[in-house]
Amino acid sequence: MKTLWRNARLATLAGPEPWGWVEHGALLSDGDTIRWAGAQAALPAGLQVDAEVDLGGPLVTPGLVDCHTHLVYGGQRAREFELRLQGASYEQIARAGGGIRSTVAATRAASDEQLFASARQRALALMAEGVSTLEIKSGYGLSAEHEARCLRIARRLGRELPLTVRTTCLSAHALPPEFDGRADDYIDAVCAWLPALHTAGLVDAVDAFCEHIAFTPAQTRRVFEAAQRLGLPVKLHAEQLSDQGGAALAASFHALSCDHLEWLSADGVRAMAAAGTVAVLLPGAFYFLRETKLPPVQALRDAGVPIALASDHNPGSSPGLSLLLMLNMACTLFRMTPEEALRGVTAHGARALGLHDRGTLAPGQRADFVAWDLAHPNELAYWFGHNPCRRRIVAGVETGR
Ligand code: DI6
Ligand code: FE
Repeated sequence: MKTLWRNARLATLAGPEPWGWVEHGALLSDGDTIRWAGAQAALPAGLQVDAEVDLGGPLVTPGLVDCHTHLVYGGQRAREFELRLQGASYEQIARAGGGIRSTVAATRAASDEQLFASARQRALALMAEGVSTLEIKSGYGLSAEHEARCLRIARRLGRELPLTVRTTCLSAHALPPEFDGRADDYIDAVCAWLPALHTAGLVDAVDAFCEHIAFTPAQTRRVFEAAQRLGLPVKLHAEQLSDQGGAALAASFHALSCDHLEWLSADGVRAMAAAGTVAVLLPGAFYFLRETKLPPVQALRDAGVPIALASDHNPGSSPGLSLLLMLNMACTLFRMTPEEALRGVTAHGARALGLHDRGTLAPGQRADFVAWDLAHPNELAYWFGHNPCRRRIVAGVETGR
Protein backbone atom coordinates (compact mmCIF):
# COMPACT_ATOMS: atom_id res chain seq x y z
CA MET A 1 0.00 0.00 0.00
CA LYS A 2 1.38 3.37 -1.09
CA THR A 3 0.49 6.36 1.09
CA LEU A 4 1.31 9.99 0.42
CA TRP A 5 1.71 12.03 3.60
CA ARG A 6 1.37 15.69 2.59
CA ASN A 7 1.73 19.07 4.25
CA ALA A 8 4.53 18.55 6.77
CA ARG A 9 7.56 20.47 7.93
CA LEU A 10 10.24 17.79 7.68
CA ALA A 11 13.33 17.40 9.84
CA THR A 12 14.70 14.57 7.69
CA LEU A 13 18.17 14.56 9.33
CA ALA A 14 19.39 13.56 5.88
CA GLY A 15 21.36 15.74 3.47
CA PRO A 16 23.52 18.80 4.09
CA GLU A 17 20.89 21.26 5.42
CA PRO A 18 20.76 21.82 9.18
CA TRP A 19 18.17 19.33 10.49
CA GLY A 20 17.79 18.06 6.89
CA TRP A 21 15.09 20.71 6.85
CA VAL A 22 12.27 20.78 4.27
CA GLU A 23 9.78 23.56 4.96
CA HIS A 24 6.89 22.38 2.75
CA GLY A 25 7.46 18.66 2.65
CA ALA A 26 5.84 15.34 1.81
CA LEU A 27 6.63 11.67 2.35
CA LEU A 28 5.67 8.65 0.31
CA SER A 29 5.52 5.33 2.13
CA ASP A 30 5.18 1.98 0.39
CA GLY A 31 4.31 -0.67 2.94
CA ASP A 32 6.81 -0.31 5.76
CA THR A 33 9.36 1.67 3.73
CA ILE A 34 9.84 5.31 2.76
CA ARG A 35 10.01 5.60 -1.03
CA TRP A 36 10.35 9.34 -1.32
CA ALA A 37 10.82 12.35 0.99
CA GLY A 38 11.29 15.97 0.02
CA ALA A 39 9.67 19.23 -1.00
CA GLN A 40 6.02 18.84 -1.92
CA ALA A 41 6.60 20.98 -5.02
CA ALA A 42 9.17 18.44 -6.24
CA LEU A 43 6.88 15.38 -5.97
CA PRO A 44 7.29 13.16 -9.03
CA ALA A 45 4.58 13.88 -11.62
CA GLY A 46 1.84 11.30 -12.21
CA LEU A 47 2.35 9.61 -8.86
CA GLN A 48 -0.17 6.79 -8.22
CA VAL A 49 -1.00 6.25 -4.55
CA ASP A 50 -3.55 4.18 -2.63
CA ALA A 51 -4.14 6.78 0.07
CA GLU A 52 -3.35 10.39 0.76
CA VAL A 53 -3.11 11.97 4.22
CA ASP A 54 -3.05 15.73 4.79
CA LEU A 55 -1.00 16.06 7.98
CA GLY A 56 -2.02 19.71 8.37
CA GLY A 57 1.41 21.33 8.56
CA PRO A 58 3.13 20.00 11.70
CA LEU A 59 6.79 19.18 12.31
CA VAL A 60 7.60 15.60 11.26
CA THR A 61 10.72 13.76 12.44
CA PRO A 62 11.94 10.17 12.23
CA GLY A 63 10.49 7.87 14.90
CA LEU A 64 12.52 8.07 18.10
CA VAL A 65 14.97 5.36 19.13
CA ASP A 66 15.60 4.71 22.84
CA CYS A 67 18.81 2.69 22.54
CA HIS A 68 19.50 1.93 26.23
CA THR A 69 16.85 0.82 28.72
CA HIS A 70 16.42 -1.73 31.49
CA LEU A 71 12.65 -1.90 31.14
CA VAL A 72 11.90 -5.36 32.57
CA TYR A 73 12.16 -5.58 36.36
CA GLY A 74 10.12 -6.05 39.51
CA GLY A 75 9.59 -3.58 42.36
CA GLN A 76 10.96 -0.05 42.70
CA ARG A 77 13.63 1.73 44.72
CA ALA A 78 12.02 4.92 46.08
CA ARG A 79 13.31 4.09 49.58
CA GLU A 80 16.87 3.97 48.22
CA PHE A 81 16.27 7.40 46.68
CA GLU A 82 15.38 8.70 50.15
CA LEU A 83 18.56 7.17 51.60
CA ARG A 84 20.66 8.80 48.92
CA LEU A 85 19.01 12.15 49.68
CA GLN A 86 20.09 11.64 53.30
CA GLY A 87 23.68 11.23 52.17
CA ALA A 88 24.22 7.55 51.29
CA SER A 89 25.96 7.12 47.94
CA TYR A 90 24.91 4.81 45.08
CA GLU A 91 28.12 2.83 45.66
CA GLN A 92 27.52 2.52 49.43
CA ILE A 93 24.00 1.23 48.86
CA ALA A 94 25.25 -1.23 46.23
CA ARG A 95 28.06 -2.49 48.48
CA ALA A 96 25.59 -2.94 51.36
CA GLY A 97 23.56 -5.36 49.20
CA GLY A 98 20.88 -2.84 48.18
CA GLY A 99 20.85 -1.32 44.76
CA ILE A 100 20.75 -3.68 41.79
CA ARG A 101 20.56 -6.74 44.08
CA SER A 102 17.30 -5.59 45.64
CA THR A 103 15.78 -5.29 42.16
CA VAL A 104 17.10 -8.78 41.33
CA ALA A 105 15.23 -10.18 44.34
CA ALA A 106 12.01 -8.37 43.32
CA THR A 107 12.38 -9.49 39.70
CA ARG A 108 12.89 -13.14 40.60
CA ALA A 109 9.86 -12.99 42.90
CA ALA A 110 7.56 -11.49 40.24
CA SER A 111 5.48 -13.62 37.87
CA ASP A 112 5.91 -13.43 34.10
CA GLU A 113 2.57 -11.65 33.84
CA GLN A 114 3.54 -9.06 36.46
CA LEU A 115 6.84 -8.40 34.72
CA PHE A 116 5.16 -8.17 31.34
CA ALA A 117 2.37 -5.86 32.54
CA SER A 118 4.74 -3.41 34.25
CA ALA A 119 7.19 -3.35 31.34
CA ARG A 120 4.30 -2.87 28.90
CA GLN A 121 3.09 0.21 30.81
CA ARG A 122 6.60 1.65 30.66
CA ALA A 123 6.94 0.93 26.95
CA LEU A 124 3.58 2.63 26.30
CA ALA A 125 4.76 5.74 28.16
CA LEU A 126 7.89 5.95 25.99
CA MET A 127 5.88 5.28 22.82
CA ALA A 128 3.45 8.08 23.69
CA GLU A 129 6.36 10.47 23.15
CA GLY A 130 7.21 9.10 19.73
CA VAL A 131 9.47 6.11 20.46
CA SER A 132 9.19 3.39 17.81
CA THR A 133 12.45 1.48 18.47
CA LEU A 134 13.42 0.38 21.94
CA GLU A 135 16.37 -1.54 23.31
CA ILE A 136 15.72 -3.63 26.43
CA LYS A 137 18.48 -5.17 28.52
CA SER A 138 18.28 -8.13 30.84
CA GLY A 139 20.39 -7.85 33.99
CA TYR A 140 17.91 -8.17 36.85
CA GLY A 141 17.50 -11.94 36.60
CA LEU A 142 21.18 -12.97 36.90
CA SER A 143 20.57 -16.70 36.47
CA ALA A 144 20.08 -18.70 33.28
CA GLU A 145 16.39 -19.12 34.04
CA HIS A 146 15.60 -15.56 35.10
CA GLU A 147 17.70 -13.87 32.41
CA ALA A 148 15.87 -15.93 29.78
CA ARG A 149 12.52 -15.00 31.33
CA CYS A 150 13.29 -11.26 31.18
CA LEU A 151 14.54 -11.47 27.59
CA ARG A 152 11.44 -13.45 26.54
CA ILE A 153 9.25 -10.75 28.07
CA ALA A 154 11.18 -8.11 26.12
CA ARG A 155 10.63 -10.08 22.89
CA ARG A 156 6.92 -10.41 23.69
CA LEU A 157 6.65 -6.61 24.01
CA GLY A 158 8.04 -6.31 20.49
CA ARG A 159 5.46 -8.79 19.18
CA GLU A 160 2.45 -7.27 20.92
CA LEU A 161 3.13 -3.55 20.54
CA PRO A 162 3.73 -1.45 17.39
CA LEU A 163 7.37 -1.16 18.28
CA THR A 164 10.74 -2.66 17.31
CA VAL A 165 12.38 -4.19 20.39
CA ARG A 166 16.10 -5.04 20.37
CA THR A 167 17.26 -7.21 23.24
CA THR A 168 20.62 -7.02 24.97
CA CYS A 169 21.93 -9.64 27.37
CA LEU A 170 23.38 -7.82 30.39
CA SER A 171 23.92 -10.82 32.65
CA ALA A 172 27.23 -9.24 33.74
CA HIS A 173 25.37 -6.41 35.47
CA ALA A 174 25.94 -7.33 39.13
CA LEU A 175 27.01 -10.33 41.16
CA PRO A 176 23.98 -12.34 42.31
CA PRO A 177 24.00 -13.30 46.02
CA GLU A 178 24.52 -17.02 45.33
CA PHE A 179 27.93 -16.14 43.81
CA ASP A 180 29.07 -13.87 46.66
CA GLY A 181 32.87 -13.59 46.63
CA ARG A 182 33.06 -15.67 43.42
CA ALA A 183 32.85 -13.14 40.62
CA ASP A 184 35.03 -15.18 38.25
CA ASP A 185 32.82 -18.23 38.74
CA TYR A 186 29.78 -16.10 37.95
CA ILE A 187 31.41 -14.87 34.72
CA ASP A 188 32.09 -18.54 33.82
CA ALA A 189 28.39 -19.23 34.36
CA VAL A 190 27.35 -16.25 32.21
CA CYS A 191 29.66 -17.38 29.38
CA ALA A 192 28.20 -20.88 29.71
CA TRP A 193 24.52 -19.84 29.49
CA LEU A 194 24.93 -17.27 26.72
CA PRO A 195 24.93 -19.81 23.83
CA ALA A 196 21.54 -21.22 24.92
CA LEU A 197 20.02 -17.73 25.17
CA HIS A 198 21.38 -17.00 21.71
CA THR A 199 20.08 -20.28 20.26
CA ALA A 200 16.64 -19.45 21.68
CA GLY A 201 16.74 -16.22 19.63
CA LEU A 202 16.70 -14.01 22.71
CA VAL A 203 19.88 -11.95 22.21
CA ASP A 204 20.68 -9.19 19.72
CA ALA A 205 23.75 -7.88 21.59
CA VAL A 206 25.79 -8.48 24.75
CA ASP A 207 26.56 -5.83 27.37
CA ALA A 208 28.41 -5.69 30.70
CA PHE A 209 28.88 -3.26 33.59
CA CYS A 210 32.63 -2.61 33.84
CA GLU A 211 33.09 -0.72 37.10
CA HIS A 212 34.75 -1.02 40.49
CA ILE A 213 31.38 -1.97 42.01
CA ALA A 214 30.65 -4.45 39.21
CA PHE A 215 33.05 -6.37 36.90
CA THR A 216 36.71 -5.84 36.05
CA PRO A 217 38.06 -5.27 32.55
CA ALA A 218 39.44 -8.85 32.57
CA GLN A 219 36.00 -10.26 33.44
CA THR A 220 34.37 -7.99 30.86
CA ARG A 221 36.82 -9.27 28.24
CA ARG A 222 35.76 -12.86 28.94
CA VAL A 223 32.11 -11.95 28.40
CA PHE A 224 33.02 -10.21 25.12
CA GLU A 225 35.00 -13.25 23.96
CA ALA A 226 31.96 -15.44 24.60
CA ALA A 227 29.82 -13.00 22.57
CA GLN A 228 32.40 -12.94 19.80
CA ARG A 229 32.38 -16.74 19.55
CA LEU A 230 28.63 -16.52 18.87
CA GLY A 231 29.00 -13.66 16.39
CA LEU A 232 27.06 -11.31 18.69
CA PRO A 233 27.90 -7.59 18.80
CA VAL A 234 28.89 -6.06 22.14
CA LYS A 235 28.17 -2.84 24.05
CA LEU A 236 29.45 -1.65 27.41
CA HIS A 237 28.41 0.34 30.49
CA ALA A 238 31.79 2.07 30.60
CA GLU A 239 33.42 4.82 32.62
CA GLN A 240 30.22 5.70 34.51
CA LEU A 241 31.68 6.13 38.00
CA SER A 242 35.43 5.79 37.31
CA ASP A 243 37.88 5.31 34.43
CA GLN A 244 38.43 1.56 34.05
CA GLY A 245 39.64 1.70 30.45
CA GLY A 246 36.42 -0.08 29.52
CA ALA A 247 35.72 2.00 26.42
CA ALA A 248 39.07 1.12 24.83
CA LEU A 249 38.50 -2.55 25.68
CA ALA A 250 35.02 -2.47 24.12
CA ALA A 251 36.34 -0.63 21.05
CA SER A 252 38.92 -3.40 20.55
CA PHE A 253 35.90 -5.72 20.14
CA HIS A 254 34.32 -3.26 17.65
CA ALA A 255 31.58 -2.48 20.16
CA LEU A 256 28.37 -0.96 18.77
CA SER A 257 28.37 1.52 21.65
CA CYS A 258 29.90 2.53 24.95
CA ASP A 259 27.39 4.03 27.33
CA HIS A 260 27.52 6.58 30.20
CA LEU A 261 31.18 7.71 29.68
CA GLU A 262 31.41 10.50 32.27
CA TRP A 263 34.99 9.38 33.10
CA LEU A 264 36.04 8.61 29.52
CA SER A 265 39.74 9.36 28.87
CA ALA A 266 41.35 10.81 25.74
CA ASP A 267 42.61 7.30 24.91
CA GLY A 268 39.07 5.98 25.21
CA VAL A 269 37.79 8.67 22.83
CA ARG A 270 40.49 7.81 20.28
CA ALA A 271 39.78 4.09 20.49
CA MET A 272 36.04 4.64 20.02
CA ALA A 273 36.62 6.94 17.04
CA ALA A 274 38.91 4.40 15.37
CA ALA A 275 36.43 1.56 15.91
CA GLY A 276 33.32 3.52 14.84
CA THR A 277 31.78 2.93 18.27
CA VAL A 278 28.83 5.18 19.21
CA ALA A 279 28.93 7.15 22.49
CA VAL A 280 25.59 6.79 24.28
CA LEU A 281 25.15 9.56 26.85
CA LEU A 282 22.59 9.09 29.62
CA PRO A 283 21.70 12.43 31.18
CA GLY A 284 18.90 10.91 33.27
CA ALA A 285 21.36 8.82 35.31
CA PHE A 286 23.80 11.73 35.55
CA TYR A 287 21.00 13.91 36.90
CA PHE A 288 19.39 11.37 39.23
CA LEU A 289 22.72 10.31 40.80
CA ARG A 290 23.61 14.00 41.10
CA GLU A 291 26.89 13.40 39.29
CA THR A 292 29.19 16.34 38.65
CA LYS A 293 31.78 14.87 36.27
CA LEU A 294 30.63 15.73 32.74
CA PRO A 295 31.15 13.39 29.78
CA PRO A 296 33.77 14.78 27.34
CA VAL A 297 31.28 15.99 24.73
CA GLN A 298 33.69 18.34 22.95
CA ALA A 299 36.40 15.66 22.68
CA LEU A 300 33.82 13.21 21.26
CA ARG A 301 32.69 15.83 18.72
CA ASP A 302 36.27 16.69 17.76
CA ALA A 303 37.05 13.00 17.20
CA GLY A 304 33.89 12.51 15.10
CA VAL A 305 32.36 9.94 17.47
CA PRO A 306 28.58 9.82 16.90
CA ILE A 307 26.72 10.72 20.10
CA ALA A 308 23.43 9.04 20.97
CA LEU A 309 21.12 9.75 23.90
CA ALA A 310 18.89 7.33 25.76
CA SER A 311 16.64 7.18 28.80
CA ASP A 312 18.61 4.41 30.61
CA HIS A 313 15.25 3.71 32.23
CA ASN A 314 15.92 1.58 35.34
CA PRO A 315 14.69 1.65 38.94
CA GLY A 316 18.02 2.64 40.52
CA SER A 317 19.71 5.40 38.58
CA SER A 318 17.17 6.68 36.05
CA PRO A 319 13.53 5.94 36.86
CA GLY A 320 12.20 8.34 34.19
CA LEU A 321 10.03 7.46 31.22
CA SER A 322 10.52 10.49 28.99
CA LEU A 323 13.02 10.39 26.14
CA LEU A 324 12.12 14.00 25.28
CA LEU A 325 13.26 15.08 28.73
CA MET A 326 16.66 13.56 27.88
CA LEU A 327 16.93 15.95 24.92
CA ASN A 328 16.39 18.90 27.23
CA MET A 329 18.83 17.55 29.83
CA ALA A 330 21.50 16.78 27.21
CA CYS A 331 21.37 20.45 26.20
CA THR A 332 21.17 22.00 29.67
CA LEU A 333 23.53 19.59 31.48
CA PHE A 334 25.91 18.44 28.72
CA ARG A 335 25.77 21.50 26.44
CA MET A 336 24.76 19.52 23.41
CA THR A 337 22.89 21.42 20.71
CA PRO A 338 19.18 20.73 20.10
CA GLU A 339 20.09 19.32 16.68
CA GLU A 340 22.71 16.99 18.18
CA ALA A 341 20.13 15.90 20.73
CA LEU A 342 17.59 14.99 18.03
CA ARG A 343 20.20 13.08 16.02
CA GLY A 344 21.09 11.34 19.30
CA VAL A 345 17.61 9.83 19.63
CA THR A 346 17.20 9.02 15.93
CA ALA A 347 20.08 8.30 13.53
CA HIS A 348 22.78 7.87 16.18
CA GLY A 349 20.52 5.89 18.51
CA ALA A 350 19.78 3.51 15.64
CA ARG A 351 23.47 3.11 14.91
CA ALA A 352 24.14 2.29 18.58
CA LEU A 353 21.85 -0.72 17.98
CA GLY A 354 23.50 -1.67 14.69
CA LEU A 355 20.36 -0.59 12.79
CA HIS A 356 20.95 1.26 9.54
CA ASP A 357 17.39 1.18 8.22
CA ARG A 358 16.01 3.97 10.41
CA GLY A 359 16.78 7.29 12.05
CA THR A 360 16.39 9.56 9.01
CA LEU A 361 13.56 10.33 6.60
CA ALA A 362 15.04 9.15 3.33
CA PRO A 363 14.19 6.65 0.57
CA GLY A 364 14.79 3.07 1.69
CA GLN A 365 14.44 3.84 5.40
CA ARG A 366 11.66 2.33 7.49
CA ALA A 367 8.50 4.42 7.48
CA ASP A 368 8.66 5.22 11.20
CA PHE A 369 7.88 8.86 11.82
CA VAL A 370 6.23 11.25 14.25
CA ALA A 371 4.09 14.35 13.72
CA TRP A 372 4.49 16.88 16.52
CA ASP A 373 2.38 19.85 17.59
CA LEU A 374 5.45 22.01 17.01
CA ALA A 375 6.71 24.30 14.27
CA HIS A 376 10.48 23.80 14.60
CA PRO A 377 12.61 20.84 15.74
CA ASN A 378 14.57 22.96 18.22
CA GLU A 379 11.36 22.94 20.31
CA LEU A 380 11.78 19.20 20.96
CA ALA A 381 14.71 19.98 23.28
CA TYR A 382 13.17 23.18 24.60
CA TRP A 383 9.84 22.22 26.17
CA PHE A 384 9.93 19.79 29.06
CA GLY A 385 7.23 18.13 31.14
CA HIS A 386 4.92 18.38 28.14
CA ASN A 387 4.19 15.92 25.35
CA PRO A 388 3.72 17.49 21.91
CA CYS A 389 3.47 14.14 20.06
CA ARG A 390 0.41 14.26 17.80
CA ARG A 391 0.64 11.19 15.56
CA ARG A 392 2.93 8.15 15.36
CA ILE A 393 3.40 6.21 12.15
CA VAL A 394 5.19 2.88 12.56
CA ALA A 395 6.18 0.81 9.52
CA GLY A 396 3.86 2.97 7.40
CA VAL A 397 0.84 2.48 9.64
CA GLU A 398 -0.65 5.12 11.94
CA THR A 399 -0.82 3.82 15.52
CA GLY A 400 -2.65 5.30 18.49
CA ARG A 401 -0.58 7.94 20.25
N1 DI6 B 1 24.50 1.58 35.43
C1 DI6 B 1 23.37 2.19 35.76
O1 DI6 B 1 23.22 3.36 35.88
C2 DI6 B 1 22.32 1.17 35.89
N2 DI6 B 1 23.02 -0.03 35.60
C3 DI6 B 1 24.27 0.26 35.35
O2 DI6 B 1 25.08 -0.60 35.02
C4 DI6 B 1 21.76 1.16 37.27
C5 DI6 B 1 20.99 -0.08 37.57
C6 DI6 B 1 20.36 -0.06 38.94
O3 DI6 B 1 20.78 0.70 39.85
O4 DI6 B 1 19.42 -0.83 39.13
FE1 FE C 1 22.15 1.25 31.94
